[in-house]
Amino acid sequence: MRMVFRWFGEGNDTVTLEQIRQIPGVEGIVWALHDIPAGEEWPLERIVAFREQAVQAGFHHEVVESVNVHEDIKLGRPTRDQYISNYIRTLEKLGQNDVKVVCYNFMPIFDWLRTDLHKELEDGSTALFFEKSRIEGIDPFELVRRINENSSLTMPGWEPERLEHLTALFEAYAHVTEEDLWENLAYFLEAVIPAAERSGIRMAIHPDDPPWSVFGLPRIITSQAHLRRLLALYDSPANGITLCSGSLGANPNHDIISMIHEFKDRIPFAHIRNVRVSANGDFIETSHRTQDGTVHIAGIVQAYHDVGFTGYVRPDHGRHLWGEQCRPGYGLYDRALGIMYLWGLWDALTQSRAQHNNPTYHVESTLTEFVHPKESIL
Ligand code: DNO
Repeated sequence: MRMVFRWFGEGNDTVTLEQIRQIPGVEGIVWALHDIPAGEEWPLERIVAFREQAVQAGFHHEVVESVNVHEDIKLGRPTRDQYISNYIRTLEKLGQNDVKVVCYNFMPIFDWLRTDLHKELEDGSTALFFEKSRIEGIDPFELVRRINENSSLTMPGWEPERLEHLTALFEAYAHVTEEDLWENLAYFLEAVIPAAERSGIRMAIHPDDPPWSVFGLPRIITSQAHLRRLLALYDSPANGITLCSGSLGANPNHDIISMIHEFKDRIPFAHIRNVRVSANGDFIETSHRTQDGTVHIAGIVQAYHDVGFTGYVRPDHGRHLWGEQCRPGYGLYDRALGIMYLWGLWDALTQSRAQHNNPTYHVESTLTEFVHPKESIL
């Protein structure tokens, strides 16, 4: 697995590239031009500038999350062709600049959804929380307003400009069924996947979060069967999945380990995180450790190891720890702890497999050079 870390950009993140540099085994930054509205073409000079910034800090920039899909594409409106052309031109520029994976989602209007951004856990840390009984009673306008009030940084998926068109969008989606959404996704993929193939990019759809319909809006990337259907829409390695254990894990009936075995060749990007689902269907995000939630993270890492996974992996949402003031779900500390847990599992599996064949095997050191202390005490 190739470890990467999501970063929202200078002035748009409380974590710095220097801090990320000190987390063991992180090779790349997962990025996006968050200020470019969905549907617009990304300017080449901005892509080049980010690439240089990442490389200077010692990272690659091979994974983008996300190039967002304009609502007119999801709605199947006649204007979609223009937005699809813009999308393709963005992919071409990203491909020319060595981007290998583009994550996106096909959720109508809203991206991820929670009722609380800072719910307290037993240990005093806080985390994102979804209270099932409350969600349907919440006015979506109120939710967008509250989410933005609760964070000083713009939340991707919850940009205030979405509020402007919310009523019109809800009216438009009132006539869109799940089957319509499938058709509109197929139309999008027919146009975009050949362009991604030409550009050396693998598209990786993110599952819906949570994986069921909310506010009466259709949602389709919600289960193993639906992921299978998605892959069959366009049979190409460039039509892939961002397998997010947290999004799918919000439904405890999902067998993520079986998904890894079934879709192994079509998962260029994995999000690994844990959630704890209660009997009433509420869920809270927890530490990555298997025992802290209801998602079998150790089994998931083992499945990736078993299939010889060489794709990109990022730890996903973490708790807010030790008083850290950060973007909800995207602090430094818990994601860094998550990475060490994932590496711990991975290295132990590598060690035990290799030792099975060669009893003196040990995991190779990556230390290439000893850095001299600035001031010597001797
Ligand atoms: C939330 C993220 C999602 C994800 C998009 C991908 O934190 O996992 O917002 O980036 O759904 O397009």
